[in-house]
Amino acid sequence: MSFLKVSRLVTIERHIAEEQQYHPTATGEYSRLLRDLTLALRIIARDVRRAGLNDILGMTDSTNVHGETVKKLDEFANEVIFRAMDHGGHLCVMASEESEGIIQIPQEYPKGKYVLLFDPLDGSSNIDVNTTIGTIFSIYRRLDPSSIDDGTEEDVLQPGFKQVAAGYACYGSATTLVYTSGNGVDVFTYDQTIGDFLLTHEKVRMPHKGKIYSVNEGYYLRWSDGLKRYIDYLKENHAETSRPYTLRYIGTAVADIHRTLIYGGIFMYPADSHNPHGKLRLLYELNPLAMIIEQAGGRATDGYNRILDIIPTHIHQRSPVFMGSLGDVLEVEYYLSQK
Ligand code: AHM
Ligand code: MG
Repeated sequence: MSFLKVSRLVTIERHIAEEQQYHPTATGEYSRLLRDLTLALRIIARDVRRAGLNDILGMTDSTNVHGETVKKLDEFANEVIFRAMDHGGHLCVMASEESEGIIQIPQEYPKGKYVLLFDPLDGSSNIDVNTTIGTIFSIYRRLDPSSIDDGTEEDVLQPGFKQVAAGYACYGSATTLVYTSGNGVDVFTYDQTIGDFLLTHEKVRMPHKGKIYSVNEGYYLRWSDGLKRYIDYLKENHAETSRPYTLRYIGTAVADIHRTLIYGGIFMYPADSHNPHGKLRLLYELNPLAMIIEQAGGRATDGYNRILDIIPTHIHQRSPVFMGSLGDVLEVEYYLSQK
């Protein structure tokens, strides 16, 4: 019996090169973009592992554009991705959860045909307590492929269904890289002894229904009646439908989604009476995570509309979200539709 869930030993670089064979017009620009991005992820993974040693933990004095206190490691990760991606000639513009406006490519470097959006360190409130954090990324083509000028805010404000690729790195007990370019979801695990990501799960498929729900239930009293009824329903005793469900909530979207991807179930960050748009950001968190969940056979909505169909109007826009196993998300949508 083999303990490997794949039949071949394949690095992320090799995997992307193989995928490019199916695109005869590919110039290699995209492969080089991914190579630079995985370099940034390897550097962040290294520093996440050394965080306490580097005395890098702790608050900075500044707050980010959302009014939250920025941790040093967030700033570091933001900077690493920018420095890895600004000079390669693949990108025309970037945007990050930690930066107020769009991020232009410095004047001295050529502009390419892709757009990169990222959350450099998701779950940053978990940094100081040694709990899983992650990096999320999303790649689009620029709107005018023939342009060699700076990218614009319009290039950044594209709906999620236009993503060319999306992924996340999850810095947990191992570092995993979950990636899709619209041809299923593959999981790579970082081997620090060889400094590379190796394919460990090929074409992941989510269970149609799970047994786990994931939500910050501390806000229960602020929720709509429909949502309260759904959560109450999940807690009832009914063995045939695996109820009561188990509750798991890490408070890092990447980690909660990673578990949901592998085990099934539902992850929610709903609207509530204090936060009518929820908390999570459409461009840096929800679109890439939704693309991965859909590519694995799951569903991702704001309770009513598909996340990937939402037309963004602001780069830091938030949205409520319900994502995970198809059967579970359809069920919450039913409860939300009942007045
Ligand atoms: P961050 O990107 O600033 O770390 O914030 C996003 C995080 C998500 O990873 C997580 O799902 C959510 O915030 C948790 O929020 P809450 O503490 O309100 O449950
Ligand atoms: Mg985040």
